[in-house]
Amino acid sequence: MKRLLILTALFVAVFGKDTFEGHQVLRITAKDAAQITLLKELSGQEDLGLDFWMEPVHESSPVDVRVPFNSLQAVRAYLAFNDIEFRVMIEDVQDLVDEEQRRILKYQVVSTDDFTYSNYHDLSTIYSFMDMLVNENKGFVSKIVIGQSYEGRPLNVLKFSTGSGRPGIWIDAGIHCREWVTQASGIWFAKKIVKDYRVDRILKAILKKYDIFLEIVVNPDGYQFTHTTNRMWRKTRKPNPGSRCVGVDANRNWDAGFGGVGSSNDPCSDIYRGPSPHSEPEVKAIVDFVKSHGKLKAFVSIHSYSQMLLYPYGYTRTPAKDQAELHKVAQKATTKLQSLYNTSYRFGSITTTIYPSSGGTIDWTYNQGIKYSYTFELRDTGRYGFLLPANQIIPTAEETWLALKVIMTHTKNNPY
Ligand code: BHK
Ligand code: ZN
Repeated sequence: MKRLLILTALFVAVFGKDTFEGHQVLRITAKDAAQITLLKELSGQEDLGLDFWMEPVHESSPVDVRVPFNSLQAVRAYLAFNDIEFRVMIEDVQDLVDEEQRRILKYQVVSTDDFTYSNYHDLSTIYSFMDMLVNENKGFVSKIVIGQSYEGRPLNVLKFSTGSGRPGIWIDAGIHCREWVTQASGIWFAKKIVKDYRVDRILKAILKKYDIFLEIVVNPDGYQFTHTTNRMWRKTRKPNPGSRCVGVDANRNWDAGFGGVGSSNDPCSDIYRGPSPHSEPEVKAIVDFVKSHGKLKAFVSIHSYSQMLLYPYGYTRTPAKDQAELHKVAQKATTKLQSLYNTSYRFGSITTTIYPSSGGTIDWTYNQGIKYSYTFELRDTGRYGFLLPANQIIPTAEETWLALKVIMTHTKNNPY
C-alpha cells in the first residue's frame, strides 16, 4: 500500500488529477446526541480531509463519509474508542471512479439519436447534445443563455414551447456538480420531451398550457472540474479572497434564511454559503431569470443521492403555507415513481426529512410565490452514492420522469 501511495502522489503531481486510491466510504450511525457532537468534532478536524456525503445532524439518520487512506486508521480508532457504530459502504472509491471513467466515450456524436443515454459525458459533449437537440427540433426547442459561470462558460437553458405567452415550469440539475446522475437524467428528460410531446397525451396537455425550462448543468465549472481534477467536487469554482479554499455551496447561497442553520461561513467548508446571497453567478443567473420571467408556476431542483422528494422549508421549522397540498402531491409523485422499478422514496419538508439547511434553492423560489417548489434526491441510498453506475442512469431517469409528470400535471390542473 505504501508503494501505491507513492505512485498516487506521483500521479497527482504529473497529471494533476486527484485520486481516491484506498479511500473508503463509511456509513456511521450515531445512537444519541452526544455521538452526533462527536461526529461534528470529527468533521472539524480539517487535517483528516474527510468528505461528509451527508451532514451529521440527527441520530435518526446515518451519515456517509469518505475517508482518505491516510486517515482511515485514526478515524476507525476514534469511532471504536467512542463506541460509534459504522460499516464500510465503499471499499475503494477509486475503483468506482476508474470504472466510470472507462465507460465515458470520447466520440463525435452527430445526432441525439446516436447519443448514448446510458453513459456519463463530459461538459462539451453535453453542450453539443443541447445544440443538436435544438437544431433537430426548430420551432419547439430553443436554447437560452441566462448568464455566464465564474469561469466564463455559458449557462444554457433549454426551452420547450408549443406556443407563446405561457407560464413556465422549471427543472434544473447539477447545482452540485458531483451528483452526476442528475445531469445525465436531465439529458434523458430533454430527449424524452422531444420524443413524446406529440404522442404522450399527458405531456401534450402540459405543453399546451406551459413552457418547460430545463437547465441540465447549473454548475458547469464544477462539472468540468469533476471530470478533469476532482470527481468529488461539490461547490462552485470561484476563489474565496483571503482563503486558499475555492468555491461556494450554491445550495446555501440563496436569499432564504441566508446564513442560518446548516450552512457555514468557513470558505473551506463544503457547505460554505458564500460572502452574500446570490454571490455566485450561477445562482444569480437563475434568480434574474425567475424574476424576469415572472410566471414560473413550478420549480424542481434535482440532486442526488438518498431517494427523497422534498418541499420547503429547509431554513425554518415553520411549515410552508401550502404544506398539506405539497405533501399530497409528493405522495402521489413518489407512488408513481415507485410503480416502475419499485424504488422507494421518502418525502416531506427539507427540515424534517433530510436536515435543517438554509439558503437553499427551493426555499427562495417558494418565497417568490412559486408554490410547486420541489427538490428531488435521486438514487441511490448510499451503496454507490455519487458514484452511481452508469447502467442505472436510464432507469433512474425513467422513474423520475413519471414523478415529474405528476407534479407538472398537478400544476396544470391547479392554476393560481
Ligand atoms: C436539499 C434541498 C435543500 C436543502 C438541502 C438539501 C439537501 C442537499 C444539500 O444541499 O445538502 C443534500 C445534497 O446535496 C445531496 O444532494
Ligand atoms: Zn446536492
